[in-house]
Amino acid sequence: MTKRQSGTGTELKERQEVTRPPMYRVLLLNDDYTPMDFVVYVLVRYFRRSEQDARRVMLAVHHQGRGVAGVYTREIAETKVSQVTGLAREEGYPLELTLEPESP
Ligand code: TYC
Repeated sequence: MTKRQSGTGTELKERQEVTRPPMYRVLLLNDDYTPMDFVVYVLVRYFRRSEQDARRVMLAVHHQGRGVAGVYTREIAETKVSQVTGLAREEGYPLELTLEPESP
């Protein structure tokens, strides 16, 4: 919306309304005990990945030590970490996730 548009009730608004919130990567960390199928399940259920993409991300984490599960605003990212960590602990798995700011 620009200052020039009239009759919309927004004449006094300026361009700061298009700023975007800081984004955070949710990182999955590898470990030796969490089953591959559980990690795939988490990626599908909590990070809305397709089965095929979930499998690819899981294998990347398995081989490279860490990988991006998804990118969200801070509060949503923290909620995902907390929900998935909780589920993993309930199942007795040591799966760990961390947050990383997208732009430092
Ligand atoms: N390394 C685990 C295994 O061999 C699988 C795994 C993948 C665990 C990704 C955690 O974030 C992870 N069962």
